[in-house]
Amino acid sequence: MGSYKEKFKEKADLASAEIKSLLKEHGNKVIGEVSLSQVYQGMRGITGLVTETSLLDSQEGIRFRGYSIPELQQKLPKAKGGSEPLPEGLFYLMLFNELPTEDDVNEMTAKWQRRSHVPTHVFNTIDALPLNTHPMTMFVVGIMALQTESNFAKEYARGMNKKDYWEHTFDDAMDLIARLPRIAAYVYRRKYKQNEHIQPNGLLDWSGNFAHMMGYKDEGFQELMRLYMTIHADHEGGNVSAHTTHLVGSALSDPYLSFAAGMNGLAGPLHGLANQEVIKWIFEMQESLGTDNPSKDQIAQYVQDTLAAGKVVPGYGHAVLRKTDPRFEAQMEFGKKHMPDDPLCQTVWNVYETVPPILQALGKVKNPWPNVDAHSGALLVHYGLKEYEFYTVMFAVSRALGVMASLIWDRALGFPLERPKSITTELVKRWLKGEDQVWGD
Ligand code: NMX
Ligand code: MLT
Repeated sequence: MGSYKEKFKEKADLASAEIKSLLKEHGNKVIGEVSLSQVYQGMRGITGLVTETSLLDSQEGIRFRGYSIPELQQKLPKAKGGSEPLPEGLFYLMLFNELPTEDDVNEMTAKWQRRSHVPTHVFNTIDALPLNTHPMTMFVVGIMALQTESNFAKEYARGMNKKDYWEHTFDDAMDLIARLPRIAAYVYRRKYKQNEHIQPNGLLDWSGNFAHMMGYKDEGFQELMRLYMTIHADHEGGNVSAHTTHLVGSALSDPYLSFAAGMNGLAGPLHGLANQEVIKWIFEMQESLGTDNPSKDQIAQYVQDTLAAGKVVPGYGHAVLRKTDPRFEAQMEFGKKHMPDDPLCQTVWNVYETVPPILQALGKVKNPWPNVDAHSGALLVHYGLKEYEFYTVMFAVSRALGVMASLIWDRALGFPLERPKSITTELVKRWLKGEDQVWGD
């Protein structure tokens, strides 16, 4: 067993024993009540999952194993000459619940480089799709083709013992993360760069190599990638992509199948696709107003028109957050440092000043503030990445870090099949008349 696995197993055994004794003593404690509205309205506010890698506070935003984004920017190792954290370090932190040293991060980079080979049939499968296929579809199809490589699936077919599930999940998760930048970059170059591909550079870190394979050499873009891959990695367990990965994984579907399922959720416009929707919305606004530099009054009118057309303002609102997303703030800070005069970033900042009071005035929007997706596209466009349909693929590569670390923990802690109780409105009516019950046994 490699030293990573030994280290993980030691931590997982301790955590498992702790949870066992915690449940033995407190397992019957009631942690909340559920109203009928919550059941009908997307289970908002119901605590029903354990995800160890990160925790979201409605006011403060995300903390990864207890660390906020500014703390991660300070404490995680950086690339030589860079100032943004290396996402390898964040994965290490989420997996081992321990801040990595520079050597730990270099070791993670080296392990991922060694595991990064993508078999030819994956590229052939992507090539079978028509060029007008959305990049997220190409990406997920690529992951599904890569499922042939699953250790977990092979060992399960051979009759694996339950106590070994975590180990093969670990191997699949490491392989998958190592291979995703290559698949994503392949999709990008195939769709947008005349199918001219760039070979990986084994001397670069995981995000730096991703930027390189996409064809972006600018050191500023590589720094942006490190920040982007760090801040999009995890957002506790209830969001659609993390929850779906966990749910599908709970059926013992292997990490490839589970991740692909989660990414189909990320591809929805209310979730990860919102980053493309934001830039599309801004480009359409610029076109309809005939200016690259709309005034705040013009933006306000365009927001009102968007709402009047029965559409959401993309990049604004959140199911849990009730303040400006710290991931938006981290990107705004990056923009103010590296491209303070960029007209698109300035528009994003003007939108930030304009939208919240308008959404607040509607009286129904619980969070009028921007989320992570309101800013990301403008930074990418600055470096020339204007193909906004690709943005969610980048989000997906990053999200793998959190959901795969969590899936390893799910298997190590022996979490069971997820299967909540559902009800019908007929049953609700009988329950309201006192004729039946709505809770499971
Ligand atoms: N623009 C217009 N209306 C909104 C917005 C918005 N940005 N956000 C919420 N609302 C509406 C929402 O559609 C609902 O209307 P109705 O009752 O007519 O159905 C009402 O306000 C109450 O919704 P909330 O309880 O505030 O929000 P909910 O928790 O249901 O949904 C989002 C959260 C994120 C789905 C929602 O805010 C939204 O659609 N935002 C725009 C899309 C977006 O940016 N998604 C990205 C989220 C982050 N991510 O990366 O996943
Ligand atoms: C995320 O990063 O997953 C989004 O902000 C959505 C969420 O947390 O529900």
